[in-house]
Amino acid sequence: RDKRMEWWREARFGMFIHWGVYAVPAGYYNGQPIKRIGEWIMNRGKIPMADYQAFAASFNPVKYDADAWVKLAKEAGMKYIVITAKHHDGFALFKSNASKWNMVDATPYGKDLLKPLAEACRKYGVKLGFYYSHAQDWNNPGGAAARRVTTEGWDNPDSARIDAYTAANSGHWDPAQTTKTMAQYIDEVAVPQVKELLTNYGDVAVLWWDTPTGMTDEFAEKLNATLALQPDIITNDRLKRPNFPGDYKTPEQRIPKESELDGKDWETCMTMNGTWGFKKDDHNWKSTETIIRNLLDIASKGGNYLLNIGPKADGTFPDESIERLKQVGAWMKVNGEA
Ligand code: JFZ
Repeated sequence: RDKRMEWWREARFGMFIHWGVYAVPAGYYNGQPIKRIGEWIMNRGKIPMADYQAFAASFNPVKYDADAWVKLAKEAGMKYIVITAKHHDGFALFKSNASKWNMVDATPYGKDLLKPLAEACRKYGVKLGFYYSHAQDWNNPGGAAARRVTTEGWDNPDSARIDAYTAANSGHWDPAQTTKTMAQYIDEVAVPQVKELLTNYGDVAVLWWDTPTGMTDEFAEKLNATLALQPDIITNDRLKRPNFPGDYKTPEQRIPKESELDGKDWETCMTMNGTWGFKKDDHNWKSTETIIRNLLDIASKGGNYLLNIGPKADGTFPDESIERLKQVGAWMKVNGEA
């Protein structure tokens, strides 16, 4: 167990990547700005499945250059990358035989996005991890849908203001979402897709689960069992609480105080602006100084910093993110340890 954690305990700094179909609307639906985090636009805007899936016709990231992404991460001092193989919208960035709602079958680009990333990670010696939204899935029938939506915590009163249909249908807003049971979704989509991820991309360093909405211990056990495909893999603590604690904790958008540390491994994930998935109107960028201070604060307390990038639909990082990564890299050159 500890042996598997060795590289991660020394890593300190990683890149989170939230990329998917939501980068196409980039915060807008029917000409209206939709509040809060970009990757939740389908839920926040209560966008019907058919409308949302139409965005995939414009997801054509011809400027995607995985080599350049990984090089930038490496030069910024990042030791690992965790990318959203599938977020809550259920869209797979990879070729999947378990659902047509994937990059190869549903977009004009027609190519697996994870393959070149895995190759570039091998080339530069950067570890690769996959974020997989195992419970929530708004486009594969049977997937769960959380009712509350917020970046500030699940109890924000604003997040609880939902429409009557959603309230009566376990968080769903389109009847097409509930034509199958969650058990079917777990067996037919989630488990097969995680197996694909753990089989087709070489070494996978991390499986980053998220939001255990509707999970049972039985579902969690099925997903957990797939990890045997990668003997050295480590996982976070979001598969299902409390019986699947994983290898490390994941405080979100915050750095724990000294007094909160309990000896368990932890990783703070954080956005560079206010959203994980790209939103064209979000200009609330943290300064490079803030980012470096956060990294130092986290490293000095023994944690890891997973800093997010929300790539655009054309396959490029936002300029502001590139600029900050380069500045962190320049600082590392002078102050970092190799
Ligand atoms: C989740 C996702 O819903 C979100 O889109 C993003 O991917 C983020 C990294 O993870 O959001 C969460 C998850 C957990 C909490 C808050 C937001 N939490 O524990 O307070």
